Amino acid sequence: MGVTIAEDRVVLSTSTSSAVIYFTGATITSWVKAGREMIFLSNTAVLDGTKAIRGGIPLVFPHFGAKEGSKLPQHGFARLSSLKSLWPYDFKLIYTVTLTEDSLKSSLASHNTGSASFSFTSLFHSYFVVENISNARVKGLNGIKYNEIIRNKTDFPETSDLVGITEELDRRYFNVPSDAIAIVENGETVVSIKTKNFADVVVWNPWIEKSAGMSDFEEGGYKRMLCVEVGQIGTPVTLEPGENFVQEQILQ
Ligand code: TA6
Repeated sequence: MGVTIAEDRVVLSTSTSSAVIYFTGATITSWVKAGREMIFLSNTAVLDGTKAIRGGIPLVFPHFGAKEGSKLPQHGFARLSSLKSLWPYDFKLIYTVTLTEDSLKSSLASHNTGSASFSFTSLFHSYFVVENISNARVKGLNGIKYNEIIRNKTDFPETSDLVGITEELDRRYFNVPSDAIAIVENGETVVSIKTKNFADVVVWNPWIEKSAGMSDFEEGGYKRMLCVEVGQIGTPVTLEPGENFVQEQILQ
């Protein structure tokens, strides 16, 4: 196992795998397993710390999405900074990345170090590489209820065990089993995702128009990426003073 620390990132390596974690938001930007890059990073992503990184595994904390009536930015601040002014609580986040020859584990420990309780939602906003989005499927969601943000569908039961993407898709699945999810392409498992204390899964592909509207999303990038994001977004976590909570994803 090797660890190399550069000015803006840490590089982990084993005999058959490697991972890169940028200090900006502790964002994993690469995971190479058996010579294959598993993580999508837009080739127009901003990596200088002035903007959340487009791609990789951005950390979403303390709020997934846009929080009405709050100064919090979309998806919170953890993926870009630690601006406590935006969120008046005393807390500590310990993020641990563990690389083995065939897996990558991310563990987020949230601690309430203050005297007031607080609630949060959190999510690993994972962008995965697919060879061709037309051949990619998300396996393991059959029967799970979801909200489809684009089409304003709520509480809709998934009826397919292999969810395909043929247009912009932005779905939030709630109460997903912890060892059920995988990305499959041409019948082969690309990556399996196991979780701890993340009950929900977001599946997102911006497709043509939405991705063209993002300056840091490479042209045509939607064809080679798929976001499958494990999170706790339906029911927020509440931490009393002194409490902590550990959430994990294991990618294989
Ligand atoms: O996780 C899906 C989503 O919430 C989409 O609605 C889209 O907004 C995406 O996140 C990217 O958000 P960002 O703030 O990174 O541009």
